[in-house]
Amino acid sequence: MHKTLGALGGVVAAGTALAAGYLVADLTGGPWPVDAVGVQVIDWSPGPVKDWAVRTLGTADRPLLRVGICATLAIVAAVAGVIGARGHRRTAVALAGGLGVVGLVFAIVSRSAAGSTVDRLLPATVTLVVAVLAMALVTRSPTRQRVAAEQPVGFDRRRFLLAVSAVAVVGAGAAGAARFAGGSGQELRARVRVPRPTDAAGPLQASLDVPGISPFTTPNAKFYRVDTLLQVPRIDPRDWELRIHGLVDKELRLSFDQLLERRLIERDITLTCVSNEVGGPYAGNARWIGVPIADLLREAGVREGADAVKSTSVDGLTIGTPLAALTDGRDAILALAMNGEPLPFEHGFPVRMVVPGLYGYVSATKWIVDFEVIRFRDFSAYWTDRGWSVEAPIKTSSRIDVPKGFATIKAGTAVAAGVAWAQRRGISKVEVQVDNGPWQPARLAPVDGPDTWRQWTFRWNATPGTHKLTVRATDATGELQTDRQAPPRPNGSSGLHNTVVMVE
Ligand SMILES: Nc1nc2c(c(=O)[nH]1)N[C@H]1C(S)=C(S)[C@@H](COP(=O)(O)O)O[C@H]1N2
Ligand SMILES: [Mo]
Repeated sequence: MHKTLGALGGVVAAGTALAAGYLVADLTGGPWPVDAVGVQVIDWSPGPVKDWAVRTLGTADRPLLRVGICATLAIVAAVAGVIGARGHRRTAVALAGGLGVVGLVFAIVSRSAAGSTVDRLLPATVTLVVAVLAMALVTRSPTRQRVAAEQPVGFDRRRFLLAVSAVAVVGAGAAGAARFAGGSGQELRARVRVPRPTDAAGPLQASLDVPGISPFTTPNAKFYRVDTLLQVPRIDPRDWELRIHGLVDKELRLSFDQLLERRLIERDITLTCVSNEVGGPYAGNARWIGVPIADLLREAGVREGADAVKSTSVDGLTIGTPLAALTDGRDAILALAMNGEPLPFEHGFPVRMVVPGLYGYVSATKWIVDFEVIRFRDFSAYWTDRGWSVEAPIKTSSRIDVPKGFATIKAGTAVAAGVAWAQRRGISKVEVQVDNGPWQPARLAPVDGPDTWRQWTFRWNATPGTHKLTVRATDATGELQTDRQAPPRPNGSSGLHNTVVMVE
């Protein structure tokens, strides 16, 4: 019984420490120790483990990582609590302190968007102090009694429960305060007025009206998210500055307001993640507003010999982009609006890069704060250090959105639909094959340019039984999508997407 209660005490003490740390993390923007450990785990994960996590867990790997770390902590804290309940209070407190120190060390070394050293260290420091105090409190009663009676009289249940309740109340208070105090930071976004673009996009095209098809424009809330942070940075645009430097004649420093005053273009551009499997969900299309990067490079004056840009996000993650992709006339931008709103925090607020035709990991730096003109041979970036290719143009891909795999549909005229993309080249044809029949052309939605995906629909006569639908696209240069299967690593998946349906 003491064991169970002791374990409970340990867990409550740890929970209270984490709640206090969470509150401080929320207030300062510094790393919650759990997230500091999590980000380091992400950085240390060997490529295949990370690929697997992105593939199978998608964005669910984030909460899962937190849960895993908290569960591990809970086990150690429970053991400490049991040790404490047996009268070894110092050991219990030392264990709690040890965990706290581990959190502090990770807060120091791991990538973080914290604005200052104090912000960076405060959450873990508070967690450490509260962990030690709380553990001392919940392991108090047995030791005291032993001293008084000069022999272990065992466990004073009443005192124990009192201490644990007190600690739990503090923890619940901190957790509750975190909900209100930190808030969502949405006022930072609400203050930004999305300017009218100098060069506006045409009217938004209507989506094909087929239930289940990806809409032409992906709503912000549904846009896929891939990054390596657990806490989303909440940068105040008033504090934001971008430094453009390196192999340039004149270094530029741009505030957010200065960016808003420049020539702004509005474009529909489809973003794609290199981790996307054939038929996978990691692609989305949005209407972006931003400053052409070529304008900035022209103003800064690129020096002879440069062939790359190394961009850095607020947490220190780096991305390498071919200079040519930023100067060859395509609509590469520093984006500040997405579908008519300031960028969502998850998608890079206040400013991110968007470059048509390149996978996100070599072009789409979110929360960007530094932009260095450089040579590829003089640096390596976060993902390329982890085995992904240095250069990564997007491969022609097509996807069947409906019917969903293994769906049951009615016999008769049926509709299949989906999207295809080949950013920079554009899609000129999509074909569908039923079982091993001939390739038949799908109907294509009109599109304005080569940088977005293109919706398609296909009507077919579904006869009872099991059927396989396969899709393939041809880009506007006339090149057929390859049927050669390749995994996402190292430079994007290839192969044809198919779907098996039951017809009755
Ligand atoms: N700062 C930062 N920017 C980043 C990443 C990241 O991990 N950190 N991931 C990149 C990858 S791999 C992709 S596919 C896109 C995804 O952008 P989204 O999350 O807005 O869809 O962002 C890119 N920009
Ligand atoms: Mo990606």
